Amino acid sequence: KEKWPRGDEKAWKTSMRGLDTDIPSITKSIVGHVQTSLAQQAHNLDDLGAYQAAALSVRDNLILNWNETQMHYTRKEPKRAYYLSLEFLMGRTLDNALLNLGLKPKYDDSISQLGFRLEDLLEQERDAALGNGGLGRLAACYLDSSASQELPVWGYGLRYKYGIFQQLIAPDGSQLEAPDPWLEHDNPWELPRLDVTYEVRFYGHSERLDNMKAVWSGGQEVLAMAYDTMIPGYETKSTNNLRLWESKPKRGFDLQSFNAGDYERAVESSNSAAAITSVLYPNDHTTFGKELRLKQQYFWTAASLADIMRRFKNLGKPISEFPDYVAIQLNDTHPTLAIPELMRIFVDEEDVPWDAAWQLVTNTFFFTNHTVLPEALEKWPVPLMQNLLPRHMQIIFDITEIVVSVVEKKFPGDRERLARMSLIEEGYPQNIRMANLACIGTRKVNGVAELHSELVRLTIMKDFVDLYGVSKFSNVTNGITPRRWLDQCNPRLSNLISETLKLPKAVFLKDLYKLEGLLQFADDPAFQKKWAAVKQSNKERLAQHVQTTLGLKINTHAMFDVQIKRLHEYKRQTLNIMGVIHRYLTLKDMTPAERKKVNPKVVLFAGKAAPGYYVAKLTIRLIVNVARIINADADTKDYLQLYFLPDYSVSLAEVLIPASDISQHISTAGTEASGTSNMKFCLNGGLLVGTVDGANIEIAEEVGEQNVFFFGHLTPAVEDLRYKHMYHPVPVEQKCPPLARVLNEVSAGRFGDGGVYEPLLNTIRQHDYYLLTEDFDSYIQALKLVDEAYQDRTEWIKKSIRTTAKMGKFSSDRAIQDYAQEYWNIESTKPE
Ligand code: F58
Repeated sequence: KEKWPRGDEKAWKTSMRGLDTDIPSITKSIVGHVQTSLAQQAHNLDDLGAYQAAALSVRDNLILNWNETQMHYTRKEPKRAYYLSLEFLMGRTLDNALLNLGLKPKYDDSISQLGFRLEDLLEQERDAALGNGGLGRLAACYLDSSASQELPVWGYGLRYKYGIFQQLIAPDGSQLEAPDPWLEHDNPWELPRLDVTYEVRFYGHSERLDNMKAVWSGGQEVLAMAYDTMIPGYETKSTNNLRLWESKPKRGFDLQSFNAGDYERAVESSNSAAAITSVLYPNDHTTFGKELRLKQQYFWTAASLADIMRRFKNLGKPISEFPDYVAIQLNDTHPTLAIPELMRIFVDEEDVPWDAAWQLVTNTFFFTNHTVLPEALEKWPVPLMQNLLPRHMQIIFDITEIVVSVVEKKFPGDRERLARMSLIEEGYPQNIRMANLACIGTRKVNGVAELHSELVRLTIMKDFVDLYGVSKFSNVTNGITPRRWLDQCNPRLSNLISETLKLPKAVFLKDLYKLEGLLQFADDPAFQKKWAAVKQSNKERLAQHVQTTLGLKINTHAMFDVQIKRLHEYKRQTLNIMGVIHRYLTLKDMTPAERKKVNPKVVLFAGKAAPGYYVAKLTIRLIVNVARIINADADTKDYLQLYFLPDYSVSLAEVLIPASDISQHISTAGTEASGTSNMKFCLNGGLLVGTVDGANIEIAEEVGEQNVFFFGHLTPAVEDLRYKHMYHPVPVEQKCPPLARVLNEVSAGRFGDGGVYEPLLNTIRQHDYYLLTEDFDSYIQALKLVDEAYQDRTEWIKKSIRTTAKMGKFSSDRAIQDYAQEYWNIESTKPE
């Protein structure tokens, strides 16, 4: 038995009870926070104050579980995994925490006793939007699944002062960006850790010593301070940690050691230390090579590794056992500097010989790739790295030597291969290829859906497959957490499922394969009716939301067709809007009697464009202006409505997804690594129209092709088609007359100043890199099949039920188990 550390054990223990969670105790706790934490009273408390008090009260529960879990890990010393991600797109926390703790009904009662409505309080919370899109949201789902399965996993990221920008729509329809000051009203979900700080060095010089060692000194030191966010598991006490770093100037740093030329920068940098974690970069799938971005990456990896190292050292184990206690997943190449940084720690600080250090490093790290788009592969100019991180530049050159020697050995004299595989890309300036470094420095490389992982092996990692063999390269298909993406966003549906399967929700929310039980009810008319009623009420909930936030009236009797994701040419929102215009023109050509037979449809778009992405922003502008014309057209407005909902976010997705009948996942084949919203829509009984791309393929494998509306060319055809477009272009008029008609209508100004859209239209008329002209006809054909299928409502509902029933594979619980077992070699463990 452990000795009690201090004071009177009894005094501690009698006061150390957990919190009471009966309704009167909850009420007491909320009121207590109103009075003390907020220093407010019943008569001046508004919804925001009530939300804050409720959140603080819930947080008390989380903290106790969190303390217990962390203490348990410390005592038990399990191998731990760390998920390094520059983005965690968490969304709101209160509802999720209440559901995971199983306290929602009680808080609901207590809050109404206090004269408020829980739903209103939930709406007060600002999204934690520290991510751009899929990659960041995936990280959030993985944290939920790790905690829910009692796995010792921590997340490490940055605490940006400003998250993804707020999107506004200007009067002319174009996107405007405003900052997202999400921390304005204090964030009840984080704990500042004044005692957890590290110094992170930039610039200076590195002097080589013997034995591949070096001393890095001078330059600028910045302080990293930890903020901890509790990640509660579902129906378990296990509560993991997301540690986010904030940058601060280190007071009194040594200006003396700067050389004369560096002095000015020293002053500048001291002012700018705080700038490192000021803002999330809003670029999606492009890299810009900005120094501040590289600073963010190093600042975060250095602080995280220092923290991981300190925890490892507390175990008192020999350094050779590092990979037995630590696994680190690199979420894309953004944290790749962790590889040279860990080498630096081992070699320079821990005196580990270079070769042994390399063994340890390559046994610790794992790398996930999220895209094969060439413009998204990170490269950093050598001169920039040299200046900012001189020691890391040396290490990267030394690792390059390793590459050269192994490639030389296996493929003697193959200079071209060597040039392709080198960490350094020749040119002016030279560039460092981060994906190559991430591959060489890790034990496993994975893609995020079967097709994508295959493309990783065949394209960007081909040479490395030849070198290491194929076993280093595998697949973990993405997943989503059914807690947030079923129970939380669609309580009516999870209630219906629970009632129908006669299972407590927890059973299928923890084992999503249990949804298969729904198959036996797919043909039951009574169940179909209930299923349809849930969808209808979710459509009304969305319509209500749009009415209150935008003042627009949506026709809830129409089919809801949704495309929500970052705006990008490869995702082809342009194809969708061209399809909408085509539908509009077709409707206009019809007689009133003919129109009456048409399936009424509401098309909804939402998504942000990177602020510097001109063509993507033009697409938004076109959508908004087409919507204005269509929605005002008395001939067609009963049959076709179009909306662009501004400022897409996780919480908006939670309202949109359950309301969708059909959603669009229409990337050019081979470009969307996985997609995860496709899984969310299907889980909520929405059907897909999509290309044979990413996880669409595996979804169709599960639900059956007859339940997915596929169209378009397949991946193997894409390269040839692009080649043809480049060297033997055919005018759109010839290639695809219906699309040409649409383009001409836009050009001619039918939706406002046509000239504005020329650069966008020209992307289609000229190279058509994303092959809209190739896929337009089959796209329109697929939408026609969608309309026909929707007319037979009973069949449609059956498809919808079968789709939900087959979503078991896409739980992030399955995905995280894949990582835990196949890669990290960690096990579940929980406090008693
Ligand atoms: C996305 N990538 C993929 N990147 O596009 C999507 O298919 C996949 O489902 C998802 O990852 C999860 O695996 C993505 O979201 C980014 O947002 C990066 C942000 C930083 C700059 C580069 C793009």
